[in-house]
Amino acid sequence: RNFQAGDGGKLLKKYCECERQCLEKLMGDSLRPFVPGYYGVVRRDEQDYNVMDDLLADFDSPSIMDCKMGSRTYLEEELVKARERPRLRKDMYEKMVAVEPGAPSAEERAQQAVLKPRYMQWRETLSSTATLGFRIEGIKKNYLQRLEELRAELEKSEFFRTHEVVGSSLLFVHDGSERARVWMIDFGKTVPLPPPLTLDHRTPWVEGNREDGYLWGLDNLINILSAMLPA
Ligand code: 4IP
Ligand code: MN
Repeated sequence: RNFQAGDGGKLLKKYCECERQCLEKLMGDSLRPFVPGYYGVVRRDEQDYNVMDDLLADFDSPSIMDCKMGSRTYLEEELVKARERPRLRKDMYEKMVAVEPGAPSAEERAQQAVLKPRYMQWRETLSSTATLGFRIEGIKKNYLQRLEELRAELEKSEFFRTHEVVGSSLLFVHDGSERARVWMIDFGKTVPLPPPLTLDHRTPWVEGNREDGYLWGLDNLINILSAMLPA
């Protein structure tokens, strides 16, 4: 299990070193109001967990939407690994044929397996990740103002400029009251860039430039939600 309930509105998420470092740095960044509060690491039954705010704790039967952001959902190092030490993924082959039986190539069919980047790229083109720079992994609703505030902060954030943000989601939460919030979550593949490299998060990705398409996706998401609202 990846999550456990903690005490006092806290959530325990299975430990990830990369995520710990991101959350620690984010506690001192201008993005802090947009991320769950972070409270360090605890160990339970031989397993470490990152402790963070349970974002749903203050809501009464909340509705949520999870948007995976960016035009790329795997790290560049996955490409390098797949080239140097190709690992055949039968599980990913199974997930692929369950959705699109014709998707595997003759070679992939023969080995009943695919490489991870191949699977991840297939998922990207199957969803709006490839065409819009985000995909909805959960349900929907609109949160336009909070998204515009977030974009303004992202454009100013030192953390954001200096990190490659891959596989991270925006979590949308609202309930029957006026409260509707958006948080950035999932930093397991958000990695610091070697200085002085920075990203604008809008330039298209080509291998080596580390761009992730995060702000390109957020622009598209804001534009789509704006178009859905009465003027
Ligand atoms: C999953 O595919 C997600 O892409 C995961 O990404 C990824 O984990 C998994 O790779 C992959 O199997 P589906 O969502 O189509 O099932 P995320 O964690 O961003 O949701 P990684 O390890 O890339 O984070 P494997 O290699 O963990 O199976
Ligand atoms: Mn992950």
